[in-house]
Amino acid sequence: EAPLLKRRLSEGGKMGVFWFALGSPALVELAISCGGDAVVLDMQHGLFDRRDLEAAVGCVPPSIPCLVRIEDDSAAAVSRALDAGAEGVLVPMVETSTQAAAAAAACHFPPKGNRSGGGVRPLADFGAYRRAADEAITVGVMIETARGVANAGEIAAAPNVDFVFIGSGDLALSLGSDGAALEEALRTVLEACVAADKPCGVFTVNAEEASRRAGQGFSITVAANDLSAVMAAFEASYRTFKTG
Ligand code: 3PY
Ligand code: MG
Repeated sequence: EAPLLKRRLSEGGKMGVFWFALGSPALVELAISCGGDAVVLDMQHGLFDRRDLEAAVGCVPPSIPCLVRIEDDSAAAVSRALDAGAEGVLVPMVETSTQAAAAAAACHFPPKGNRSGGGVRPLADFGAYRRAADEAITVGVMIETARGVANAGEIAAAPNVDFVFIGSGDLALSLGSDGAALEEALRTVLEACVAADKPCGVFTVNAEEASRRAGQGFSITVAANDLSAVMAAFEASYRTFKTG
């Protein structure tokens, strides 16, 4: 049987993930008791340090895939995430197939790749971990620049890339547009992924946008993120207090 995240992706279901930036393992544990098809822990822009990350990954039950959006495309960033026990990574700012293939190679042990063995959770039973890892570890590469969009076909088809995830916020910055040009770029990347037979996800800012994007064919969207959820709850409560 295929590992969890790969199985979900291959079944073609639409995943609404919970995205965490605030760096709180407790918040991860509370939030996923409410649902969520997968968890993303953001090490690029979020507040997780290495110990928070280890604790947060430990809060995610085996029935929920846990991904880490890593700091950059380095082998060191890949190691930190996978050694903590994450099932997969999201690699930010990928612009070429060479970069995508190198990041994917860093996620797999030799001979499939060049990942270094270690980490507290893996070393608890390294033989078993190593046997499962190369099949289980799932590599998502983020397209979030105009250059990445131009190279979307070759990035999606790069060896050991399992899915593409569009960073819609950075892509809007790169294109200088959050309107028609962004929509066209999203379509271009989605079509390139369909042609390469790879799932395509997109960062979304709220649940309405997430389900709309799922309806357009995106496999992974962000159903909720901790920053917006906490802000919305505080705002609503204080409004209720003020208005009685
Ligand atoms: C983006 O939208 O640019 C992301 O990286 C998601 O946070
Ligand atoms: Mg980004």
